[in-house]
Amino acid sequence: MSRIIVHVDMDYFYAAIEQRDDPSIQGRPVVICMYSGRSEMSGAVSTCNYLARERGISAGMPCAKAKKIDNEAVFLPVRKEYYTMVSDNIMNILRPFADSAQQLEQISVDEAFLDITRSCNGDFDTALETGIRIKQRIKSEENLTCSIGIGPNKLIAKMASSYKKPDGITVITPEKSMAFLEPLDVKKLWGIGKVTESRLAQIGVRTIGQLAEYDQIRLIETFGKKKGSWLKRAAMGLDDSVVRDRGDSNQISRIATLPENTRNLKEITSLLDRLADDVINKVTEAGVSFRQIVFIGITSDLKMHTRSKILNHAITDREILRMNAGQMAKDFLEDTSLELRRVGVRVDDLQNTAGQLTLKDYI
Ligand code: DGT
Ligand code: CA
Ligand code: CA
Repeated sequence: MSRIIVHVDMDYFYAAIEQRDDPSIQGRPVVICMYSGRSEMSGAVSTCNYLARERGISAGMPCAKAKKIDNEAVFLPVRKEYYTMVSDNIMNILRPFADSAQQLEQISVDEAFLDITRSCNGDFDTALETGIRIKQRIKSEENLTCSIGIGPNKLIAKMASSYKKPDGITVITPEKSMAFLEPLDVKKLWGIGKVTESRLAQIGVRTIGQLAEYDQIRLIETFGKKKGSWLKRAAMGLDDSVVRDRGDSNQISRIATLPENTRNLKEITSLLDRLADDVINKVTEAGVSFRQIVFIGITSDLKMHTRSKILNHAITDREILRMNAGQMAKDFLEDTSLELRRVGVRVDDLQNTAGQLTLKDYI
């Protein structure tokens, strides 16, 4: 039975979040800038939506150049901390679709692999249905779109997700893998950099199909044993690497939108309590404790605010988390006259559970 691997890649992630949150910028080119701080427009474009891409703006371009291309586009600064929390939400949506919690592998802020072999019984038609359900869940819960690739391994799944973008879904069965790869430029092979691409061009290899047919001994002579053999196998669509949770995140968070913008503490704490419960469930699953509690509030002007508290000991306690998040929300409301739109709870500074204390240790 073939493995079935899904790769999920969020569409124009940072720009999509900004335009989701602010309906007034929808339908306009949106450009997210990493400002260097030196002068008003110095810095580079982090990403932009597809409307901006159609006009010729692209990631990595100087912001000043993007501004010259389209002065009417919406330019916004990167809000990395917020995007990371939305990313955590997405990963929480994805995790139950994987065969086990450990078979979800996040590879960047907006991309993950899932192994769904068992739950689909190795059937690619069932996998397509799962892919469609994943897209629906992300759309209904986060109001964001993604592109999905499904294949017999990570390499094919990753390349399939970029085949149709945005909002695409592409299934490549083992039988179709070679036909899918053959015509593509070698630079599209996942893992190939600029240097390898130009060295391959020097030996006359431009497509993945040509690379797959190239003599392995000569590839090893040119690139060394490890890289040479990898190139040959990858070009043939072969990849045995497993999907596994890297587990290196040092925080767990949940963020959600209030039913309506509000300053009503009761409504706010009732949502915060639910988020705190979700966070504690994840904490328990991961077998960790935490030393820092963070409250996140996004006000009606879409600005994000955080309040945090460092504890004396690492804990795993639900009540302490709820109590502190609620208190921080209350304190925050005293500092602002605005209504809250979204709230979140995050625990930081995670440690292995040994040596934990619970509420009982405090009373
Ligand atoms: P896509 O996937 O082509 O629809 O568009 P994105 O924007 O999701 O592009 P992707 O997947 O390459 O990157 C995900 C996010 O990471 C993107 O929204 C912004 C950020 N990012 C990507 N490239 C850069 C970069 O060169 N600099 C900075 N600061 N951020 C970047
Ligand atoms: Ca993306
Ligand atoms: Ca990405």
